[in-house]
Amino acid sequence: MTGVHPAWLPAEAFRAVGSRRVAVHGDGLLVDTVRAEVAAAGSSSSSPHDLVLSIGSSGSLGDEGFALSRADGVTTVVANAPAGLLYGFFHVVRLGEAAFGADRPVEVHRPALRRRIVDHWDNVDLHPAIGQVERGYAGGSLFWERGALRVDLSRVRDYARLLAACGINAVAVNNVNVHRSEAHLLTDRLGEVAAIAAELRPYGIRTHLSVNFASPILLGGLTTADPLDPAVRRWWAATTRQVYETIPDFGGYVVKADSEGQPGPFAYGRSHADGANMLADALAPHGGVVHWRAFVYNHRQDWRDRSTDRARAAYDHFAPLDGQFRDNAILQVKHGPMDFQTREPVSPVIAAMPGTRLAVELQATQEYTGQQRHVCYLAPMWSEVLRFRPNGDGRPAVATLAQTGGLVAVSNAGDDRFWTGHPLAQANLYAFGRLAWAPDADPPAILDEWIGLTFPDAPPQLRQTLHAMMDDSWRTYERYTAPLGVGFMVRPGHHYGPDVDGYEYTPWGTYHFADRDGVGVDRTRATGTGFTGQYPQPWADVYESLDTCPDELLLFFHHVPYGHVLHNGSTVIQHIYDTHFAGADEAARMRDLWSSVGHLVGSDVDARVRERLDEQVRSAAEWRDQINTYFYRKSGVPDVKGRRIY
Ligand code: GCV
Repeated sequence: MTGVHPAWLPAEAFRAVGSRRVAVHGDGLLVDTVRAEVAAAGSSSSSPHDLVLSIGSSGSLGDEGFALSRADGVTTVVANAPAGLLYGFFHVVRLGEAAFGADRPVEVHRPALRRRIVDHWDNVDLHPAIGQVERGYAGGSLFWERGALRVDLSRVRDYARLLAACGINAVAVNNVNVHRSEAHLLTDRLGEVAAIAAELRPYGIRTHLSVNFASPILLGGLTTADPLDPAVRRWWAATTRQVYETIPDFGGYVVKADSEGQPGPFAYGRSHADGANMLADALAPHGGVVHWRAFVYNHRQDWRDRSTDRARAAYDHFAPLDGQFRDNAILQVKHGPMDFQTREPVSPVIAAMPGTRLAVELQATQEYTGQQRHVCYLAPMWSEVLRFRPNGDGRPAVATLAQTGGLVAVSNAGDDRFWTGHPLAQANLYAFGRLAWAPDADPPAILDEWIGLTFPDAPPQLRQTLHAMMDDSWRTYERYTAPLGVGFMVRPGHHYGPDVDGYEYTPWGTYHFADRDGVGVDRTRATGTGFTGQYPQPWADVYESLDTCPDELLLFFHHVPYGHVLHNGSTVIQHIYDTHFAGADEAARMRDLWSSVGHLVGSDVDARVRERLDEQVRSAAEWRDQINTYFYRKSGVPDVKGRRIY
């Protein structure tokens, strides 16, 4: 087989629906999509019907909810609006034969979060250092090729279908680092965005665009981009009006400002609320929103300056602005205070802005988690984040706080024939959509759904083996790369593979401060950067104290001697050795497990997974040896088990 892999929508996944008599009632583009799906599945429309999907006014299902029931041999899906019918249809597909078995009382399904977005970091052009898709590990862009919009966009339609089937309803099409050619997507290249939107629309996906804050200068011939300048405001208002004339259901803008070299309001002495509100005002008449990113920090730091702490930056910049943002301005916050590391605490910004709409940003593309060469199922990490209660027990979880703005994932998909490079990385995109719909869903259960849809004929052995490989794979990856909350021990630039001091003395603010006596960043209020003070109670005290700080975050919050004893009874240095040996062994075990089931998934998937597992095993051993050797040489403390350390 050589075509594009169908991911979680192979024809076999529609067998149960396809063998039934189905009626679809209602009008609208998305209802037509459901009709087309039903027809493509091979269903008959003759009566009596086994499945009836209809738009009805009863109940309060909202735009996207649906009610499912089964009685008297008929399965019924009712929605109040077309999008709900589409999600209901895909739910029936997910259930398969189970949708047509015993009677079911009415179940109501509604998404917990209204905005469920993937952000692409796609560029129109190839960039020498980063390729076409920034931090992309799945080939080129699905939208652009060789500097131009793809001539054939049918794969974008297939992508929209995959996204809708896991509940995603918006896509930001281009990189938040908006370079020169990409800036033009807002004006003279807007037709390209409209063409992409036309492919996404039938599956209920709204299109958003990343824009350059300096667009009035870059595109409008103005001499300033000052957000309070009347000419600048007029330019944005007029430009945005044109966007909506071309794409009436356009979702809005995404902005990375004053971050890693991108322009922003600081150049004019204005605040980020001034910047975001200017765009919000331009979008408001059309019902659009601006997603304004909180990823703002000083990337020209001196490692000797212990008073500057990158983890503090987003809170320091944004918490004082709480309450100043417009209703249609959404502050988009990375889930952790640093930058998508394998292990971070939840960002304190999420608790600090009750008067601001917040979206939480996750990273499906595996920049720091194995770059889609390593198996790393991220749903357990995301689930921990979403369930975390920043203000303590009995107070709202992150998922609830994010209801005002939504959940966003940086996409891991590209023009690779398996969509995500590593075929098993598809599960991360699927899981993101499902968690955005139901944040309390169980990660292994979501994985089980993905397995069932992707490999509909999977015998129990395949299902069990995929769980054995993937359920705990994030923690396995953590074991061999990121002990006790240390991050960034990666090779600079591309961020793949180990380099313990690769970022240690650079200006990026990414330090572990290992010396001969100890390791970790002192972020306490008592003796460190004071970052723990950005958390409300109980976390401010939990993280401050060595007695209560969770082991897995110890070195994120504290600098301790190598002999410090963890809650699990091990010393820090012995824990580093033990986890790195164990993690590399687990990677090798994953490969062994796969070798007994690979033949069950088709030779092309098998070949790709094998190739990736070989690399994972090699890389995990390299991580083990580099990290263990580094810390052995720094500390001089031998491994109590006498294993080989160089
Ligand atoms: C799009 C990290 C990544 C950058 C990315 C940035 C961001 O720093 O390495 O590639 O830029 O995050 O989220 O803006």
